[in-house]
Amino acid sequence: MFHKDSNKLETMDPEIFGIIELERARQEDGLELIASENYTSQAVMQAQGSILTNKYAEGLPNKRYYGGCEFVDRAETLAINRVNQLFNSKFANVQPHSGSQANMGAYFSMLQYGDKVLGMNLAEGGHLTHGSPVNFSGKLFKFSSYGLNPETERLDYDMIRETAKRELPKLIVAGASAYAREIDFKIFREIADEVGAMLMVDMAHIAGLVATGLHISPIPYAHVTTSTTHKTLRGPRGGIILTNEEDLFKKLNSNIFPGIQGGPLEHVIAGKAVAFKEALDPSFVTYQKQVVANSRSLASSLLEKKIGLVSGGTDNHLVLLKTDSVGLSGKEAEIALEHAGITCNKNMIPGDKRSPFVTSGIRLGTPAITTRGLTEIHMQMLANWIHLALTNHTNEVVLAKIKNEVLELCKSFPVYK
Ligand code: DSN
Repeated sequence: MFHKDSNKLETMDPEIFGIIELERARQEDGLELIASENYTSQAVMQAQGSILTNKYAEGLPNKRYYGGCEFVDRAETLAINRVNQLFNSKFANVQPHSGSQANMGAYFSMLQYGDKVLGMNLAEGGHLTHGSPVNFSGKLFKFSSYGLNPETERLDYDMIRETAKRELPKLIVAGASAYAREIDFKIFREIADEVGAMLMVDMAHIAGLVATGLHISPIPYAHVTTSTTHKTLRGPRGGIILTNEEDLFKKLNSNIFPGIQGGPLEHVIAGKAVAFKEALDPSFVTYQKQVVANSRSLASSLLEKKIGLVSGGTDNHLVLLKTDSVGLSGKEAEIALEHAGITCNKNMIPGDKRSPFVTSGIRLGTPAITTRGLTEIHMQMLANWIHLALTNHTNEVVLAKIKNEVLELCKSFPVYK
């Protein structure tokens, strides 16, 4: 028997219910500019919050270690087929609980402990799992890194080629968490072939753009592509791995389970299936085009206000703002914007002299505000608010006034009606 109130969170656990309601209000009433966040649909959350959470299903569809898997098999097969259709890939594993576990499964399928890998420097836009010494990737493998050209603040493929020739890695990792320009996966593959390395692409940030043809796809070039499902792709929190190579696919499957995970989260996998269906709909192309249009518009409005941007602009869903250009650290800027109802994260910028806890930049992304319906006209308002907040970063009266105006805009564009 359940506790008498177990079917109602509100009465069973008012504390957690209350916290969720506070978070709901926070998400509705502020502008969410964290580039890796988005608002997933009610349909995705309904699948993710379903009774599928009760089921153990170690293994793969139709090859499980438990009975009673006929229905989760169908859901997982739908997720696999839909994601392959979305990215034009041959094979997919939709079980990674996160992007980090997708990357771990991929590394374990292509590398032995201590092998050499070349990835993008975290301080210049890479990701923790691309070789940071505090992450499993940097502890288990010998990572070297490439960064940006200091002049252009963009990837410099000649420099990457030189580094690859010097380091002779077994694997090259392409993909970034804070890079506003298109990444040329074709050149990355050429470099990998030249030095006899494999290529892995972590497309977590740009997956929605890739799915809709707004960014070059890594699938034809990478031996393995990993992604999260909750950033521009707008699904539930989780990971995926894609490949066109059958032998690698077998290794990827066994490295995810039993290698690094136990029972797959079938409720999350069902949520992924729903998100992939949404992403296959033509309206998703319209959404992603607006994400990029908003990002470009925000970038040009900020530049008009003499605010510095890394690489001078953007090709994708994010903008890296140099807070030094308004005399602030990234930390001060993040706090000021938070007081003004705008959420973002401090971020290292190329050549940053400050620590990752302070930084000289902030990262701004448009996926979430585009989901709530904002367009270019609002980007001008947003740039004005950002400029005003950063140039009055300790003036609580100004920040509170902006927060009120932000709230008014948010009320006109509710996320979950
Ligand atoms: N934490 C994510 C991001 O913000 O980019 C990457 O995992």
